This record gives sequence, C-alpha cells and structure tokens, in this order.
Amino acid sequence: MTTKTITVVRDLLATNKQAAAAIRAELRSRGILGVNLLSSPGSGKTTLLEALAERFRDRFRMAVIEGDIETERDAERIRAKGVPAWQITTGGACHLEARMIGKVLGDVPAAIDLLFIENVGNLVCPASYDLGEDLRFVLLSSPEGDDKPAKYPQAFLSADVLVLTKADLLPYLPFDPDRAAAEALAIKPGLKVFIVSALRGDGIDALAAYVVEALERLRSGHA
Ligand SMILES: Nc1nc2c(ncn2[C@@H]2O[C@H](COP(=O)(O)OP(=O)(O)OP(=O)(O)O)[C@@H](O)[C@H]2O)c(=O)[nH]1
Ligand SMILES: [Mg+2]
Ligand SMILES: [Zn+2]
Repeated sequence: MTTKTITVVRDLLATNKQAAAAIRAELRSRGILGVNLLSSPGSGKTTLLEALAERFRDRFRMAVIEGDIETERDAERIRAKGVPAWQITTGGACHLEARMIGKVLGDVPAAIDLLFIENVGNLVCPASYDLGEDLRFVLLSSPEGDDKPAKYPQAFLSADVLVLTKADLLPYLPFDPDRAAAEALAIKPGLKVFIVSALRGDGIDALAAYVVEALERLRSGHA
C-alpha cells in the first residue's frame, strides 16, 4: 500500500517535471522571465505584485497568472493595476501544477518581459511542483513568526529569493528578520534576502532591480 502510494506520487512529480521543462524552454525562447511566488495564505503575494506592477509600469511588460482554490479576486486586483492577469481556480487543490500553467500559456502575449505566477497560499506542497519558472520567491511575513523556515524547510530550500514582507509591522512584533534570514540561509545557502513593505514601498526598488538583472541574465543566455 505504502509502496504504491509513493510510486504514484513519484510518477505525478515526474510528469510535472516534464511539463515544467517544456514551459521553461518556451518562456526562455520568448525571452520571458518566469517568477513563481510561494507563501502561506495572506503573506502579501498579491500586494507585492501590485507594488511591482507600479515599479515596472512603462518600463517592462508584466503579466500575472494567479492561482487560488476559488474566486477571481487576485486576478481582479492585478488587472486594476493595468496588468493582464489570468486566474486559475484549482477547485480544491492546494498548489499549482505545471500542466495548469501550460493551459494558460497560449493566451499570454508573446511580447512580455516578466511572467509572475502567484501560487495558491500554502507553504507546503507548492514547493514540490516546478512550474517552469526561472526564479522562485518564498515570502515570509512578520506576523507569521521568525521560526518558520526550519519548520517548512522545503519551501525555503526550493526558493532562490526570500522576501521578508510587512516590514512596517516589525516595531509591533517579536519578529527578528536576522534570525529568519539566518535560519533560511542555513537551509539554502546563497538565498537572496530582501526585506520589504509593499504597503509603504520600502525595499521594493531593490527587489525590482534584482528581477530586472535576472531578466537581463536570462536574455544574455546566462540564466
Ligand atoms: N501591514 C502590512 N500589511 C500588508 C503588507 N502587504 C500585504 N499586507 C496585507 O496583508 C493581507 C494579505 O495580503 P495579500 O497580498 O492578499 O496576501 P496573499 O499572500 O496574496 O494572500 P493569498 O493570495 O490569499 O494567499 C492584506 O490585508 C494586505 O493589505 C505590508 O507590507 N504591510
Ligand atoms: Mg494573493
Ligand atoms: Zn497541494
């Protein structure tokens, strides 16, 4: 029974890997940087995308694929910023899979620079599903506690960038950003760390500059 379950999960992930590889090849051939955002519900993924949309306006063409269990709410928030957005509703599944992205990709205009994918709010299984992105962000907000990286290691291990969000709340909370960063770096050495407040705009320029550098690296073939 256990062997069977493990085999099925392994096959599922292998199938996902294949679909993700096709998406990565497609995005790279179009010169598009794919960014997958992971975090618990409410850590500030959509708010961060809203802030980035303002920074990139008139400079880079951005599009967003939103993943949620239900509702079009997040896609509507992104569209309100003048950015094209597609909503995937999983109807219960707590993560996005590459084949879901594959279905939407045909609708995404070829002439964009940045494709952000906001995963379903969940710090656990989205970490196991490659979506064909070139950059993975994991967000951790100050109200969640600075002890979370070691408790949910796969999300931090699989990420390229740690974004500590809601920095404006730090004066009111027992959250030590240095501790959170050190714990995440112990799991994933080399993780890039940014501290931001999407609400106030702190740190958004630095994060946006990092995304632009990654896009330039991708286009010069050094991704
Ligand atoms: N104080 C503060 N609140 C923030 C910040 N960023 C987001 N929030 C608030 O946190 C709540 C959740 O933000 P969202 O951006 O919807 O979070 P999310 O990660 O997209 O949530 P899901 O899509 O449901 O997983 C909202 O009430 C935001 O206004 C921030 O920088 N500071
Ligand atoms: Mg959201
Ligand atoms: Zn899941």
